[in-house]
Amino acid sequence: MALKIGVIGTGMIGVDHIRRLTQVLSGAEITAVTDIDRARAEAAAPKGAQVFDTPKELIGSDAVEAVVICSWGPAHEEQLLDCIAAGKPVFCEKPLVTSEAAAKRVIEAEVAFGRRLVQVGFMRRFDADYRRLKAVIDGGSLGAPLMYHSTHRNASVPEGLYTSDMPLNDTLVHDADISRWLLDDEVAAVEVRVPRRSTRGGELRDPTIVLLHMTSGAIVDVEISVNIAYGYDIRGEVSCEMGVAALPNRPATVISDRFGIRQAIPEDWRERFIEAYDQEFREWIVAAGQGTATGPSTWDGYAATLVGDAALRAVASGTRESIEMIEKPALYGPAPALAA
Ligand code: NAD
Ligand code: ISE
Repeated sequence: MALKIGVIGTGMIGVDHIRRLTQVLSGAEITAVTDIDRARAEAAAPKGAQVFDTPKELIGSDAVEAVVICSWGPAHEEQLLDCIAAGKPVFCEKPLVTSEAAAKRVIEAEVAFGRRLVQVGFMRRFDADYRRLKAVIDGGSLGAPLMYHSTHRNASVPEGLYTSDMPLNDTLVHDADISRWLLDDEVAAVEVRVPRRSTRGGELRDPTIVLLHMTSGAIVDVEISVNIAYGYDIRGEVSCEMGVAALPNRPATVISDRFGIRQAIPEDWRERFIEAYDQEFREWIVAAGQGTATGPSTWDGYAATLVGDAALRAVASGTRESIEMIEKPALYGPAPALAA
């Protein structure tokens, strides 16, 4: 039986996830959609799917067994809490929420429910290149990881909608999460440096350099450039005691023409992480079908939110800002065992 899914938010990524859930993956069907822009929801609704006026009605509907949240970050908290109250598994696009207090409320609700229901959309953890990189670090042959260099470049961001805080509280969450996961570590403190501003973004604070001081003493440097014109370029290199391990350049057709010999660069995240998004949903469908969630958790969303908050404090103060985490609830220990 296919898992009946309701999608909240049918913008760029909502439409892309509907495409993969209906045209690429098996085991799922979209039975409901909603968006504050009803016309957009109607345009995105696959044949037979109901269009609801509000997320609450969609979450409460018997036609929906599991929910995919692709609305804007500030709307996520209420939608997550409603899913948890209804006991329905939910995939929530990053960021989990947009404040520490909101993240704690979602943790409290899920812990009180007593079973994991939430998976956060940190798709890099499902990317084959990142998984191979982690396997090398975990294998131990290079010794302990000491530094991680993370490069996060976007060709452009929506003018007016993407603000100067967003490199730090929206884009950085991916680098924060992948650093914690790759290094099996937590972020203890954050510093931000602002170099010469790119003229391409007007008043936008871009680029930024972020330093994540990990609990082990390892340091992560993150370059965030969100208007770099040439493409979506994601890089990562871990320097260890006895060697270095890096993400490979992605294979692409080699074009020879009057400009020289070159390979295309992905335009945006949809192209670069297409297989990773497919894989995160393959794994989500299996867990949601069994009434639970595996993969990046509410705890991971909380940890990334703290990094974003600390980065905003750091850019204002110009100094190193510490992070204090609450005690990790047992619910966020090893993932639940799933039936075969
Ligand atoms: P978007 O603006 O294209 O789409 C968001 C949609 O949500 C819009 O149609 C909007 O009308 C709707 N919406 C907003 N608030 C709502 C509410 N309260 N109820 C119902 N509908 C609501 O944005 P997007 O690029 O699709 O991003 C959506 C989310 O996905 C964001 O949280 C973003 O950070 C995340 N995202 C993740 C990735 C990734 O790589 N994992 C990539 C892009 C976006
Ligand atoms: C976007 O929301 C994403 O999540 C992309 O993966 C990221 O690269 C981009 O900077 C964000 O705006």
